[in-house]
Amino acid sequence: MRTNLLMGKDEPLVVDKRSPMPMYYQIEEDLKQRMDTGEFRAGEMIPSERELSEHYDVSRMTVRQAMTNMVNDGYLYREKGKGTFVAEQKIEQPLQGMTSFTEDMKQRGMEASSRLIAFERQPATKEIAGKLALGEDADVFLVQRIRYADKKPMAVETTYLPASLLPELTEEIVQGSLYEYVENELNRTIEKATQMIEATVADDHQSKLLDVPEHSAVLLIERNSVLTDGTPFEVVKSAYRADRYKFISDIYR
Ligand code: 16G
Repeated sequence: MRTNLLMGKDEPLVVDKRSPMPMYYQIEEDLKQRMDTGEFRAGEMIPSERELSEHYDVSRMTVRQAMTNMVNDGYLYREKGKGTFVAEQKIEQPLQGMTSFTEDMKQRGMEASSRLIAFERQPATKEIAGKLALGEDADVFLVQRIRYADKKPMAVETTYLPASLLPELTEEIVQGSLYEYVENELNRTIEKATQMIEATVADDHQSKLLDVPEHSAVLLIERNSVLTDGTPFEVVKSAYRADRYKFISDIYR
């Protein structure tokens, strides 16, 4: 059990009871700061509710509220009968460059891998045909993959690709990098994409694939990508674990 949270008598009180900020919020901020400075590291157990309530001089209910919020936000995780632990830092994904999952992981020194859940050639639905600018009756490949970083599930990606553009696509190809195949085997140039991000919760299927409890927070990302000649080449709907990922963008004024 850690004891360094319990500070000396002359340390200033962390929770200001007269502040308009709720006390649970102040506790969350204090604990997050301790994680940032490395005082609490990933995998370490944090002190018990009783110790924390004594330390912050608040009720156990207030501590519990802070803990629950931090578990829901992915900063902490609970293990039944053991305690509450510090979670891994989230992956920070820049929103500027149009990189592939394989490239993203490589840049971080992590190992990318995939598990193929579905690989089918089928007629495009109206929605997908519209997004891929395909005519009626056109076929698409539906590819569903779990994407792993260092063997941990990060996202479930459901990709729709025009069969006419990638007629020789195989299961083997999509076990690796799709972008590498498009660029190096098909010799096409990927230009840009429109990307949308929405918050939601994992449904039954997603939660099993992502190895999270049902209704955990996930970020739904849809990417519609085109080649330099303007041809749409993929529609990807991905569910990213919100406890493992955060998206960062630089903005200018
Ligand atoms: C990223 C893209 C996805 C693309 C995939 C290709 C997002 C939200 N998604 O995961 O649209 O299909 O990379 O990765 O960024 P690959 O080349 O490793 O198969």
